[in-house]
Amino acid sequence: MAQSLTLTITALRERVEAIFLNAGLNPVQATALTTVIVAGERDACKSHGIYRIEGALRTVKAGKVDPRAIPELQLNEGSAIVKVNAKRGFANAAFELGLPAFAKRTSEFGLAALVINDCTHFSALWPEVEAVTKEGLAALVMCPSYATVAPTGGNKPLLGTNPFAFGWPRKDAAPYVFDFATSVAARGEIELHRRSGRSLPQGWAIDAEGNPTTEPEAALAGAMLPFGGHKGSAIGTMIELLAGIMIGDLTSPEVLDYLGTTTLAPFHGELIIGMSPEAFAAGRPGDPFARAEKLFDAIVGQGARLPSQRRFAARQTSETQGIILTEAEVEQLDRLRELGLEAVS
Ligand code: NDP
Ligand code: PYC
Repeated sequence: MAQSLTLTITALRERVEAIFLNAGLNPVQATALTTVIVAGERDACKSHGIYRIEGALRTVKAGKVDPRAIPELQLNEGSAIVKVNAKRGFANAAFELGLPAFAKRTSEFGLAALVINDCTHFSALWPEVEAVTKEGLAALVMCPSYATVAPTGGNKPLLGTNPFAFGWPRKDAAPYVFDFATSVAARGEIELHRRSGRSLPQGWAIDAEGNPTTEPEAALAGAMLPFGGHKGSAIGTMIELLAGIMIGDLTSPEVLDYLGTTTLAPFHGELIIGMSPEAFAAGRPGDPFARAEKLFDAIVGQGARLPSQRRFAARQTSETQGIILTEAEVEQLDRLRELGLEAVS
């Protein structure tokens, strides 16, 4: 019987990567997936940590993602739009491939975009936002998902949980980063509530008849609600337009039609917009980075916390004390490593 275990980040990486390699992913895909999943556990973001491995493997087994894909960079000279075709692999490997050229163009032009097409995407967006801020750039990242959210005033799933993230680089501190679903909560949170037998908070979801529910099962069969009423509904719609229709990729209802289920990871595109604060502020008074620090100080000075502060604190704890996994989680990792795709239905 496996015991609960404290693992170093490196040790967890080795376990997760072994699962993906044993399941037939090539090293490009396995390494990129391992990086984001381990980052999720390390930063105490359980809804996008090791719990996502099973879904990724299910998607491989269903033939809806190519585990051996090699993403392809498409550069047009003089264009601020850098494209990567994920070749039906996971988005994470495509992002890693596109980042250097995208960062270079953003610095050159002051503003550039990285478009990822034909990818499977299940991860949190903050690893990508943080990678862009490391280049001294600000970033907006967004993607659709699959239809699970009713637009405000509606009663059936149509929009995705469509994550939206922003990052601002800081010279002597961790970047300012927020990253959230445009639904009240990520769907992963509903699934985690279901698994642990907890009710949902009021206002997260409606059942299949359109009535408010706090039952995870009923919510999964019904629809989630956008955050902030009509405001979240409009931002979720904007993401369908910009990161679905505008980049020639699938919208959330089209993703659900294509997959036929929400038990697999969604297949669509992703849009990353990079901005150089120095280029935008050129010729105007003040250093944008110093001015940003004043704003952050004022926020914290009121007793508020910056987004990602909890995550960065969790990261520090993991780096010094390791990552604690429950007995059930350790057993599941062992099972997935041993059985590979046989472990998932
Ligand atoms: P949360 O509501 O947990 O957090 C949203 C953001 O708000 C985080 O940056 C968080 O920082 C910050 N925050 C939370 N509380 C406070 C506070 N009191 N003061 C200041 N900031 C605060 O996120 P969601 O559940 O909506 O989303 C979780 C993840 O799911 C995201 O990473 C998202 O990318 C991912 N997701 C991915 C999808 C996909 O299709 N790939 C779809 C939907 C979601 P902190 O972390 O420090 O608490
Ligand atoms: O948690 O809402 C979610 C989600 C959907 C796809 C990946 N994550």
